[in-house]
Amino acid sequence: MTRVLLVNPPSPEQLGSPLLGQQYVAAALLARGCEVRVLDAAARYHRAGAAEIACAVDEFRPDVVAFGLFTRWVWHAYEAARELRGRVRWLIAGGAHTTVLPREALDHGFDVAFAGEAEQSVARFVDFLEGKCALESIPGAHFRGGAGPAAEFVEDLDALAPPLEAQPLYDSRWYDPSGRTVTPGGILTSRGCPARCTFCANYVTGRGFRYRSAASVVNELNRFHELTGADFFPFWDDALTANRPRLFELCRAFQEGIRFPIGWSAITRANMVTPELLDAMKRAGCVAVNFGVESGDDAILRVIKKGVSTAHVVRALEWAKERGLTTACNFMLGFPQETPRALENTRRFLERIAPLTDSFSTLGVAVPFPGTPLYEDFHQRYGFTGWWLEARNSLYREMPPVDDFERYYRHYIDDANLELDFFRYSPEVYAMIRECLRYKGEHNLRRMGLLRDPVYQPVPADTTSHACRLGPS
Ligand code: B12
Ligand code: SF4
Repeated sequence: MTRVLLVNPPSPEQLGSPLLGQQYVAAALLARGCEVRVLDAAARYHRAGAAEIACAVDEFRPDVVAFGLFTRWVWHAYEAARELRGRVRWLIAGGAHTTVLPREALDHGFDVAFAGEAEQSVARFVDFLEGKCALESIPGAHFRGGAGPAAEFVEDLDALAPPLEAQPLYDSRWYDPSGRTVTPGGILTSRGCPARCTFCANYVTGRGFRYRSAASVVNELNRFHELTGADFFPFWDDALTANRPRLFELCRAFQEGIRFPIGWSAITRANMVTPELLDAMKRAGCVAVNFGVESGDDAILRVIKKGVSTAHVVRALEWAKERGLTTACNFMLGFPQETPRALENTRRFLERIAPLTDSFSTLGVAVPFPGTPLYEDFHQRYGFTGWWLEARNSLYREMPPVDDFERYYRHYIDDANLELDFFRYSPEVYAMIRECLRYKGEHNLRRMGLLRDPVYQPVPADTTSHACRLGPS
């Protein structure tokens, strides 16, 4: 039996749940008959470094050690991989970063790098290990001296082994020290998003929208609840509401087939909802919707090809609020085309929608991920080619405890990505980004009851001070 150790490599981020993509891979390997163990070195209560991973390898003695790679923290992953050289026969990689730069993973010591959705290709890799196929026949596989055919998108999502099968590989104490709650990695009812935002790095699931049957989703949710008691599920679909008839059908199936009081959250775009759709989602258990808004300036929204206008956003938030749905709005700040005036429009827009939304996703300074137009069009001009390979770009500040309010406040509104200064911001742009971050952070802290109202005092846009002004608590 092939033994596989799946590693979510160390990262400064503290994850509160297993990674769903890794769970899909783990479930596929279990279904292929492998003995699988998982080490989530980035779990909030189970941090592990290279030495602990090496120790786990020595103890389990797997045939394959498999890392999932994200660009933001890939430096840490490559460091950990270095420690494993000579300890395992096959060191393989996959995930969002590997999909765009498979050769880079090979250059950092991995034997095989898988691009794209990997459920089918890892099962084929086990076939290869058992002598049943050639490595070069596996779609998406890259190795020194060759590659298989291009990665294939999974067309029949219902045929995949459900990630729930992998849940027992994750110790619930890694995410909840009491170990009492089992946190699902999330649910995907569909994959792919037809939009083409210039900053978006979803090359794994791609632009083609594919979706599961309603019966398969209902079955997964009921089984998850029966086995673990979980009753709230984040839906991580890129564009849950992209196909309205199928979402109406899914919502109807939830009402008829879900056997427990379910709550779920969704991510979508403001131009992809209607009042009727939000009604149906609410009836089916949706409690929260996260909208990718990105900017409050319509010209910037056009430049980044968001395909959404500020009017769409206001309308969608009003509809959601009327229906009692909780909303969060995601903004991205500091695109290279942004002027102080565009950012001022965003700040005003934040003020405009503050009464309509429950929270703004915190932080959000634009990061140019490889493969995106935001990276490819600008890395030479601004000199950030291959930024993820430098240790200083992989730093992340841990959230301080809330009772240390000043540090907590600063963490909340100081985005470490702003210090990376990818697009060499002018002092005016820098100051305006800070203002937007501060406005968003204070809105959230106020909603959490941690700031007195009103606290927001705009700083003049021409300020050159980078100092953070702490609001009254
Ligand atoms: C949900 C989500 C999160 C959640 C994850 C919660 C959870 N429990 O899973 C949270 C909030 C934690 C998160 C965090 C981050 N995310 Co995120 N996230 C997503 C999102 C929306 C869905 C992820 C998902 O489930 N995808 C569906 C599955 C099927 O795809 P997948 O995860 O890529 O996994 C497949 C393949 O990659 C591959 N694979 C995955 N792991 C492995 C391992 C091996 C060994 C192999 C062989 C293959 C393999 O097979 C999987 C199955 O097909 C994606 C967008 C997207 N469409 O993927 C962004 C996305 C993955 N996130 C992204 C980013 C940038 C981040 C953050 C860096 C954000 C930040 N802090 O700045 C962090 C980094 C995470 C970390 N490890 O530290 C980017 C990644 C870009 C990149 N090149 O790295 C994406 C693509 C968003 C985007 N549109 O740009 N994220
Ligand atoms: S709407 Fe979201 S998932 Fe779709 S391309 Fe834009 S950022 Fe990516």
